[in-house]
Amino acid sequence: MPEVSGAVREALGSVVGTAGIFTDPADLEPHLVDERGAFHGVSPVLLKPASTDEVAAAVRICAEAGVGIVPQGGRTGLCGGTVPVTPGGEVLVSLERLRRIRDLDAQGFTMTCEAGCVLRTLQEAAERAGRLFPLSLAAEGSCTIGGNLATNAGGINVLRYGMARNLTLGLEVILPDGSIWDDLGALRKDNRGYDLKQMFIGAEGTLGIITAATMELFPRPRDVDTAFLAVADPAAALQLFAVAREVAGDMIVAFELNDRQALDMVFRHMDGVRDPFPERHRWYVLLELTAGVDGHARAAGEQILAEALERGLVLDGVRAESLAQRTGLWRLRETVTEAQKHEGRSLKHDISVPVTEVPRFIAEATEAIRAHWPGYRVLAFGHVGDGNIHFNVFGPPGDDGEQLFAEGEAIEDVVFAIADRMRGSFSAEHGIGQLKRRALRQYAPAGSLAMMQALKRTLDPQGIMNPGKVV
Ligand code: FAD
Ligand code: 2HG
Ligand code: ZN
Repeated sequence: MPEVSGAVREALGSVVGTAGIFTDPADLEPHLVDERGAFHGVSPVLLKPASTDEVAAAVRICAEAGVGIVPQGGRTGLCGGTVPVTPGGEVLVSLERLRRIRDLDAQGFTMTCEAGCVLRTLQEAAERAGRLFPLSLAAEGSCTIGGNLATNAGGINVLRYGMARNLTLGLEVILPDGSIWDDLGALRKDNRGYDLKQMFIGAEGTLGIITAATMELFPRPRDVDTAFLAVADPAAALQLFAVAREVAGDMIVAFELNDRQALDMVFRHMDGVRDPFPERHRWYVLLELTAGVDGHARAAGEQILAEALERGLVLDGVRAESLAQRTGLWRLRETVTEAQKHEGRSLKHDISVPVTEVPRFIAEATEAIRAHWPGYRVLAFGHVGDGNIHFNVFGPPGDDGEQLFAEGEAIEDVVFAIADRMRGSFSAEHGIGQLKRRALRQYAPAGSLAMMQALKRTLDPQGIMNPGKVV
């Protein structure tokens, strides 16, 4: 990849204007490191284009010069996808100034928004229009819809509403040659050949830059029931999940597992949190139900709790009686990632397995870590209703990450092999970025990587779109 020359920089500057180009190292610094401080890169220039046309013109210049392009949204990604890998040869393109909601059609339940819109602002805009935009994750105050689509983000409401790709009706994408592919639209049915927008969703900026999207909206629930329940183990959590589904069916929006060690980290490092129970328990479930009819979610929540207590599946439980209590219960789950950062360095494994395998996966993977690396700590929590477990490993006491990272690949191999045996995935929702490329080569289904590489070569023959990521 050639270096970004002075002439290229000048041409880019003439496209985005002085407000849209940055070359001062102090301005670039925060854009050259990932959320977790694990990856650092080098780049001579950061662009902040203000429109789709400006993004397209900038990509055309980079394509002609053969230099790399790294799209950036809120930079909350957990796999190093926004960090350049070729010193001097990649232009950073932040979408943060593309933050217009172009259209919100409350009657049609759709919203067309630009890639740099922060997820929370979209949720709030939908709310103001009396609608729900259900994509929700702990980084929602900083992550952007462009980044959510590029990583096919999951989060806490996947059970009911699906992942980012399931909420997407249309996309506008700048292709690697700088042309604009406009597939925006609010069609729920469209079988004109391949569903091409899905190629760009989850591609982490390796096939093009998403500049806008049409997203699906939903009715706002009128009744919400949130419960925090102590359970003996993940097997009991799964039995509880089955009871909850029998009683509440599609009313379930979230079924999250939390382990005590994760909770202890939250209590150690976060403000405004408290244990809802007088006694310590080993495992917890956060269950949320919503309904369009007043009282239905609460009634279902009561029945689930009654049946679960009677069958001995729940050891203790609280149900939120107010919005403040609901927020407090969610804080116990949503601050786990932040709390882990304060605790020290860790290895993240974002596993999914068939839902019924969750207890066996947690037991086997935990045992394997204990056996091979005594003294290392394991956290297992996450979106267990989707079969998605965040299985994170901390090093031995006193380790600053050095020992843990030296063992990183060996630990990954042990954990991923267990998931693989269960026909699981080593990346349920966080993607590949730079971090999981080795795993993709090893654990992608046979033939998948070759197809991905063929697609990449076809759309991006020069390999300029987010080099060194995914494939
Ligand atoms: P970035 O981090 O800026 O970018 C991510 C990738 O997408 C990069 O490869 C980048 O090059 C590419 N990209 C960004 N914008 C574009 C664009 N417009 N066009 C093309 N490519 C682009 N993820 C989940 O799935 N579920 C969770 O529950 C979850 N919880 C999280 C909680 C915390 C506290 C944190 C820090 C992260 C969490 N994440 C979660 C990961 C992260 O928030 C998501 O991956 C999010 O979707 C990334 O959005 P972003 O705007 O920050 O993207
Ligand atoms: C979550 O579910 C995120 O909170 C991050 O996906 C998980 O910290 C993690 O490993
Ligand atoms: Zn998650």
